[in-house]
This record gives sequence, structure tokens and C-alpha cells, in this order.
Amino acid sequence: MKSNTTGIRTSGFNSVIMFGVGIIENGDIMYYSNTPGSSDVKIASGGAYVGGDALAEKIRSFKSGNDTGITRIEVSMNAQHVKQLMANPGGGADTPLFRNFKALQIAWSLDAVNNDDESLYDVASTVAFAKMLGQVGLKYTIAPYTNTGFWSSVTSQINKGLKEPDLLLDRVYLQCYDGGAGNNPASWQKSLGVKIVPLVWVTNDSKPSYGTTPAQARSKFTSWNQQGALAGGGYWNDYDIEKMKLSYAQYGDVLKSVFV
Ligand SMILES: *[C@@H]1O[C@H](CO)[C@@H](O)[C@H](O)[C@H]1NC(C)=O
Ligand SMILES: *[C@@H]1O[C@H](CO)[C@@H](O)[C@H](O)[C@H]1NC(C)=O
Ligand SMILES: CC(=O)N[C@H]1CO[C@H](CO)[C@@H](O)[C@@H]1O
Repeated sequence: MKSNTTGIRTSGFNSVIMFGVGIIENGDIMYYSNTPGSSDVKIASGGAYVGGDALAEKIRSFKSGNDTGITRIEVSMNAQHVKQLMANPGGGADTPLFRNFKALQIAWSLDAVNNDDESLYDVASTVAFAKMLGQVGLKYTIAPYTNTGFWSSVTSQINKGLKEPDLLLDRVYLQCYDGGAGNNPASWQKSLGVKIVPLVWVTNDSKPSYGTTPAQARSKFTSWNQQGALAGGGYWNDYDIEKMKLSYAQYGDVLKSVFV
């Protein structure tokens, strides 16, 4: 609720990813607190959106109005309970999980769900879950930092028989900071067979050594894009942009000029 929506809408970004949600045992969806002063909120339960109008309006506002560049909203989620719920009751249209994602899609004007699995790595349930979300009417994206083998396997299985522009797993955001600091987008592109959107971490006081100024971001994106044409670039995360009093416009301009 604190982010400067106007700054984000008008600085050249075309996609936003809400961090982060998770599923609990019964298929309800939580929006977890990641910043001081906020708390966890249940956002979908019993097939209904329960996260409150103010939050829904703020998120929908990203894509509305004539001053916004944003055409796509995603939620990033962890992998908790995906395996259990895909085993029982499965991914059918009458399950609580399916109906909860449908309600969230409508309430937040959601386009995609981003899988930020960093611990479980179960291929079969990941593929089943992605296909369920496809039936809901959502795209599925990933945000790997390691484990190329797992991600290449789920990418090929989820997209089996599908072609551009109908890919279900249609974007790969590659973490190129922290645990993924050594990642090379061109080699991931080769392994996964799809174009990559590398992410860098903006200037921050959490892990300063991974901080990237707009000038540093420009040089990284330019060099990676020369090694193998990318699908775009992006940043982790807007909380740090505001906390460190950085400029959305400067970070957005980098993307607009490198990825024309
Ligand atoms: C939010 O961003 C807009 C556009 O960049 C800027 O004009 C405005 O001052 C910002 N608001 C706050 C509270 O920082
Ligand atoms: C954009 O929307 C605002 C508010 O609805 C309106 O006042 C303005 O004329 C619109 N601008 C353009 C270029 O359509
Ligand atoms: C407060 C703080 O330590 N910020 C750091 C965040 O990361 C940048 C690197 O881009 C450092 O220069 C800052 O000192």
C-alpha cells in the first residue's frame, strides 16, 4: 500500500510483479508481509477475493488510465503446498485453489503467476500447477537463480506442443544477484530454449554488494543483450527504490533505451 504507484506507472516499466504470495494447506492464498510495518493478509478463500478493496484498487490502478505503461501484472509465489494440493484434490475447476486463483485474477486484474520456487523443485506438481493456472486463464512465469536442470525440464513440459504467442510459460525472469550473481543470461537462454529477462538488484542497504545503480544496470543489460538478444530486463525491487530515495525514472529509462 506504500509504493508510489504513479512513479511505477509512468517510468517506462511495462510489467509489475507483486511479491509475494503463498498457498496454505486448504488452498487459501496469502499475501505475505516483506517490509517493516506491514502484515500478512489473506487474499483469497472459499473461491472469493478477501484482500480488501483498497489493495485491489491500488493493484488494478497499475494498468488503468492513459498515463500508464504497464500492461501486465503478475504475482510471485513460493512453492509451499503446491505438491500436496496437486496430489489431492488436484487442479480441477471446482477445487478451492482453482477458484481462489480465479477470484484473485479478477480482483487484481492479474495476467500471470510467477513461480519463485527456491527450495522444493518438484517437476510433476509444478507442471500440473502451471497447467491449472493456464485453465484459469493466466500465464505462468519463473524466476530461477539456480538449478538449470529443473527449470529446463519444467519449461519444456509446460510448453510442450505450444508455440509463440501461445506459450503457457511465456517469461523467464533470471535472478542475476545474490545467489544468482554469477548467472549468464545467454547460457540460460541456451539451456531453457526461451528468451530471458535478467533481473538486477537496485542500490540497497540489505545486501549492498549486490546493489546496482542505473549506470551499472545500463552497462550490464547492454553487455548481456550483446551476448544473446534478451526479452528485456528488470529490477528487484521497488521497496529499495523508495527506501534509498532512488529514481524510478532513471531505472526505467535504462530499460527503454537498452531494449527498444
Ligand atoms: C511519486 O512519483 C511521481 C512520479 O515520479 C512523483 O512526481 C511524486 O513526487 C512521487 N510521490 C512521492 C510521494 O514520492
Ligand atoms: C488522460 O486522462 C485524464 C484523466 O481522465 C484526462 O484529463 C486527460 O485529458 C487524458 N489525456 C489524454 C491525452 O487523453
Ligand atoms: C546504505 C547502503 O549501504 N547502500 C548501498 C546499496 O548498494 C550500493 C551499491 O550499488 C552501495 O553503493 C550503497 O552504499
